[in-house]
Amino acid sequence: MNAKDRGRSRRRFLTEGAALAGLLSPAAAGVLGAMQSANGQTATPKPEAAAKDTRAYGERSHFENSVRTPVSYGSSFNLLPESLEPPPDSDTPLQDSIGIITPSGLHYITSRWRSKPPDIDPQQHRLLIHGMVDHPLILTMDELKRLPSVSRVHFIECAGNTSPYEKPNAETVQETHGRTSCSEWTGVLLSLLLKEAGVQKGASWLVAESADAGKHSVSITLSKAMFDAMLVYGQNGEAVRPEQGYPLRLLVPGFEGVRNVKWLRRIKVVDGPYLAKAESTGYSILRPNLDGKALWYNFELGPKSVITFSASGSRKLSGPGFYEISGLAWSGGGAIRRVEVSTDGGRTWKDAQIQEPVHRVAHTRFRLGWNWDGKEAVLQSRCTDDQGSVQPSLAEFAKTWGVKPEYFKETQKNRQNVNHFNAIQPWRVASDGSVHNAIWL
Ligand SMILES: Nc1nc2c(c(=O)[nH]1)N[C@H]1C(S)=C(S)[C@@H](COP(=O)(O)O)O[C@H]1N2
Ligand SMILES: [Mo]
Repeated sequence: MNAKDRGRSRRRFLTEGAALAGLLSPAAAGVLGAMQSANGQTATPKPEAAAKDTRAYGERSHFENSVRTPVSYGSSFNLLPESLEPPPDSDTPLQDSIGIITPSGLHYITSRWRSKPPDIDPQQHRLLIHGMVDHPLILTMDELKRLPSVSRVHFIECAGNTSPYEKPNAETVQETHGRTSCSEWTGVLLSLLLKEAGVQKGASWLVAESADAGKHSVSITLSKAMFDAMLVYGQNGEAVRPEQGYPLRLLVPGFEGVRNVKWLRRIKVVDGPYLAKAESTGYSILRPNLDGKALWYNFELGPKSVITFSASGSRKLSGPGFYEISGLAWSGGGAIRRVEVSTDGGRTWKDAQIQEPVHRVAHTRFRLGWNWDGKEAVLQSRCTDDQGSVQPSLAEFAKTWGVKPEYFKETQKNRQNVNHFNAIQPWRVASDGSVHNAIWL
């Protein structure tokens, strides 16, 4: 865009945005101090009786018992002292998933700082947008909800999901792939507020910060913020769950999970990345092919898929005959265009049927009918996104890292960080119908 166009689009925004004028109160000096007290931890008491009435707010059938399971990592991840009883992270039971939406109560939980969800009263919560902007803004939740909103289906995935390093003995799809979930998110496009605040020349990044005790902070590029980042207050038709960031979270579609700041309270527009605590401890990747140097700010998650049903390590096949192989595919780079399934250890592949509509940067359901002859079989899936990126085999993934495939098995023992691992996941079906993780086969 040349300067003239920029001027024109800024003017157009101002006219379109005229309705917003007066709604957004300009930030005063000393704003941060005010916010800290405004984000106090006292919440309005809930009407207990109504909350316990299962007809007022329903429950699933008592025959259904699919739950999140706690994850335990190595000690390096326990950033809070044991005495504070840091809550464990929890994985989504993908083996039981139906369709593409993760029930809110089963959305995986990762708390980088092992802090409990803060109990934030939405009436007291404020969002501050400041830094290299012409008009700093402070918004209440009510003000945010008056602005033009969007609802979009997107997955979130932890950068460490499927990493052989964190889950040495993973047997089920919940253990191997359970740190991704997909919801319909509702909120305001961040670009709307950044345009309203008036981003200054020279600004190129922003730092987002949370209101919880961990003060989770991350840097993201301004171009991504302007493209599709959202300030989210809705999840699957209701308010975002406390574990997912109530009352407000940042959603950065397709970027590694850690960028999606929960309990968001501050966005500062700046001219470079900040090397914040979270991003300098664990999100750079040491790569042998980079001469011992680390890869920094590796934002976008690659294409990944996994069979979730009938052959996912969580289920024993009850005998030869027909099964529908079903699974999920997703990519941080865009929409899923193709999923292939192999039932013979990768010798031949068939195109799976893809569930419509396909949303960009969202879990996408695939299905393929299969007749099991009762003999040992190896099942796996491979996806391709609309950018043409294809999910790699373990050997191909290793090649791009400049290592032998065994390197990743070794990382289990050495407890070495392997983020953004997206190799094809094979499952071995034994002749007794039991299913096993066959990634190292
Ligand atoms: N405030 C805050 N935001 C956070 C974190 C955190 O610890 N604190 N964890 C991050 C990480 S590592 C991930 S993978 C995602 C997980 O989002 P979820 O718990 O809603 O699944 O949130 C990110 N946002
Ligand atoms: Mo994460």
